[in-house]
Amino acid sequence: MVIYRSTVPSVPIPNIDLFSFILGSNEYNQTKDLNTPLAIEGETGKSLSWNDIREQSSLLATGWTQNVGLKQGDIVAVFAPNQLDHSVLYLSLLGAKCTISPGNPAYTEAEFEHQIANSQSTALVTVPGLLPVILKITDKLGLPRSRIFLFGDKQVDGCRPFNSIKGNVMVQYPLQGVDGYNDTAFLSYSSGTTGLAKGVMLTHKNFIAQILQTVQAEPKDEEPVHDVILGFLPFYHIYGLTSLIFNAYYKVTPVVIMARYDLELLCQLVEKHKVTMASIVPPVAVHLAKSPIAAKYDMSSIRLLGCGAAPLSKEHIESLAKRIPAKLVQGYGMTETTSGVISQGLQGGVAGSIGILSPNIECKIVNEHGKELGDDEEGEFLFRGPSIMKGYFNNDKANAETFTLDGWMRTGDVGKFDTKSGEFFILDRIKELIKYKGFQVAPAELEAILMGLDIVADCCVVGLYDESQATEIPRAYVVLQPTVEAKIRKCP
Ligand code: 4UV
Repeated sequence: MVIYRSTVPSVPIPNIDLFSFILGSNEYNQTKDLNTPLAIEGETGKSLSWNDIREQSSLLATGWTQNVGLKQGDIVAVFAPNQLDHSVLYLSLLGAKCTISPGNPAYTEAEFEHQIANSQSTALVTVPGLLPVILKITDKLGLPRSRIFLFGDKQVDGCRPFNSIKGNVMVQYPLQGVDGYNDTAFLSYSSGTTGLAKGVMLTHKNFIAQILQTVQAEPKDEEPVHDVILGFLPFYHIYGLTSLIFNAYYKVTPVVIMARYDLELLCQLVEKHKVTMASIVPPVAVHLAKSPIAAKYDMSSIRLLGCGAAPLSKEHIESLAKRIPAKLVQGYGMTETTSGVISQGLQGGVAGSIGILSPNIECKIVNEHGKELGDDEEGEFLFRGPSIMKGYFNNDKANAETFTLDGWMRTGDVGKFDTKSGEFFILDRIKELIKYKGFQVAPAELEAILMGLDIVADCCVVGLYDESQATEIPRAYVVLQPTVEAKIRKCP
């Protein structure tokens, strides 16, 4: 049996809460200017410094407790496109000892309802544009408007801007009474290996481990670089949440925020802010490589592109390199692993590989009968370590299916450890999940919609890979009701 471990030494993970970990003193924030812009809104240029974020989130944290009555362990749902004060909101809720349940603002009504009800959220934060659909659901579920809060400064339909509930003293940290090793910081949603979206319980420790593992894996002998990150990945998704908020703030690296992906704006912002780094997904890599828009702009400031969430072929890597001569490193992660657990890291790797294991993370590869495999053999990845989720929320069945008795988490992803390169490759997926442009699409959800149609007797939805866009696209195979089938046959 082979248990793969990182070639990078392990790093100890302190038992502390995430709010205090990010805002406490560390090797980065002791040496950097904490009054310069850290979060920068791309479209307007408005910004918040590290000190602004610390002060505002600390005042809001007491506001949530004193002025709203939120209690330790309360779950707060958040649905919004990326906002300038997203990090203030998230940190303030952590400072109030609450759990954040972030979701996709592009959800359908049924998806919003599923997450709000399933997470048992007792408060919610959104943007005015989503209020009509959100209020329909929260009114039905009995969540009062006094518990619905808004980004921005306007009160709408009885819902207050969250900035209006600030307390007048800052919360003191380290927070007392939070068990970083066990308490859930985020309840993110993922469909896992099967079925509908499930609440993924990610502890404070999971995030702190993810940050420290990433820092530990970085080369130590390089000159310090004044990086600027471009942030269009959504803050509700684990990839954006970790790379654009927690990792960036821990290292005090400025992030230029985009509310949504737009290639022209992205290129303008790279030029204007001399962006040096961006986390991207494969369809964006293709867009950057092929679109005439990208050719109009000076992208030479970019030194590093991290690409993950779906596979990127050698051909696409090569064509992107012709346009942007930056280092492109691939990574692999899941919501359930609190983001990346295998990565090529800053040192790079073999084209098409996903790199090496993060420190602290153990991996084994098994066949369909659970038999442990060795080097160069293809099988399912299983992981163990401090950034692996605590489990699915209120879902014993999914937890029993996902974790082995000795604590390994199944991924539903198939790959191998390649002895020639010393790196991991991802080759296939055996779980019921479609990745559309890096976003999760649960086949079960599309099948449920189709099964709701009178004419459909049975159906099955799968993902087909479209190489030209570097994404999977859902395709449905449908069996029609016999009566409908007969009518079609009769047609000339
Ligand atoms: O749960 P999720 O939506 O999570 C992600 C996370 C991607 C990240 C995060 C941090 C990184 O540093 C990074 O490089 C990538 O997408 O979906 C998880 C599933 O997405 C597929 C795989 O099926 C996971 O179970 N996936 C993620 N990364 C890759 C991938 C990849 N590099 N190649 C192929 N499939």
